[in-house]
Amino acid sequence: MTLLFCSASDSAEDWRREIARHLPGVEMRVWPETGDVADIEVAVVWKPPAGMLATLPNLRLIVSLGAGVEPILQDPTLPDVPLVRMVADGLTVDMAGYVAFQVLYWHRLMDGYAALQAEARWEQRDHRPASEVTVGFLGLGELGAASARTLRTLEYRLMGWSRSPKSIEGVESFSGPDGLAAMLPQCDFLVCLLPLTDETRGIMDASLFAALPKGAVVVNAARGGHLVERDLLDALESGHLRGASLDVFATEPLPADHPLWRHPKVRVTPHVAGITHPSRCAVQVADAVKALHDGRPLPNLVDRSRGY
Ligand code: NDP
Ligand code: OXD
Repeated sequence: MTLLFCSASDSAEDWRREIARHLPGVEMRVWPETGDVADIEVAVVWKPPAGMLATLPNLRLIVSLGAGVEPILQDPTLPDVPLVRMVADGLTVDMAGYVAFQVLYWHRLMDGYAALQAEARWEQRDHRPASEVTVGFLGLGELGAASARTLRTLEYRLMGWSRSPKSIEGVESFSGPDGLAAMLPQCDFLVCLLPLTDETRGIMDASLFAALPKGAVVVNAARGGHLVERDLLDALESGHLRGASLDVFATEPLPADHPLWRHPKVRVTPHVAGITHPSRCAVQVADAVKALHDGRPLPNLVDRSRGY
């Protein structure tokens, strides 16, 4: 079997090593060096160029290196073959760590302590116990649920909004528009871990921010398209929101002159909240390829009609 690897932001050599370990006998080619395209049955991709997958006449499976698949689904020429997405412990644990770190940073007043340290000032400030702080999640799937479970070990009050109701110990579940309206006013933190779809695009806008309590903090680790950046800046500047931690942006890389870079209430990271480490995630690619080969159901199949 021949596999085509296509990603501008992952190390093809690291993936080649891991693919060889988990899928001995499978030949890995790296785009654009495709060789005879008729050989290629599996494409392993992150942000493939539009039209590229349609050039592979015998393609049987697309494996997304990302958990979010909207960069693939937006290609109008996308071949009608199964698409599986990345769900892997290594990625999930990375994301849960990012979310916990950002919540702790703001809750434990690290922004203020950084400023005090710069002035060599010893000044103790009060923070509320975690059990009195509510963290709400937009999206309670693989990453939202795991992040909530991680915060639960620190005793935060937890809530989550998803399309279908969930039963996760210690997490109050909300769904539908009424559920969102009921959850938002209770959230000291709002963490977005939704997929980017027609239904979720622009969900974090002025009306959503207005529904949060004054002093709330927003964490966006999903996609830049979920956030209306101008509305966030207005909500920060008016003092309604206390801060924001942003890992993803409408335009990536975030342009050097973008106001979010230098905003004193914004923490910026360059789309690194959850990384698909080859040493931890190649096994998931191998599982999908083996399932295809054996004619077994494919794990983590994307429902194209839902968009995730
Ligand atoms: P999942 O598909 O497992 O979870 C998505 C969650 O969102 C589900 O709970 C789903 O509800 C909910 N949801 C989807 N649409 C709606 C809607 N219209 N209304 C309410 N809830 C909705 O995805 P993951 O947790 O694996 O990943 C989430 C996203 O995180 C990815 O799509 C990607 O964009 C982003 N991501 C970012 C990374 C980074 O480094 N910044 C790394 C990895 C992922 P239900 O369960 O009912 O279907
Ligand atoms: C992903 C991502 O979707 O890295 O996995 O953003």
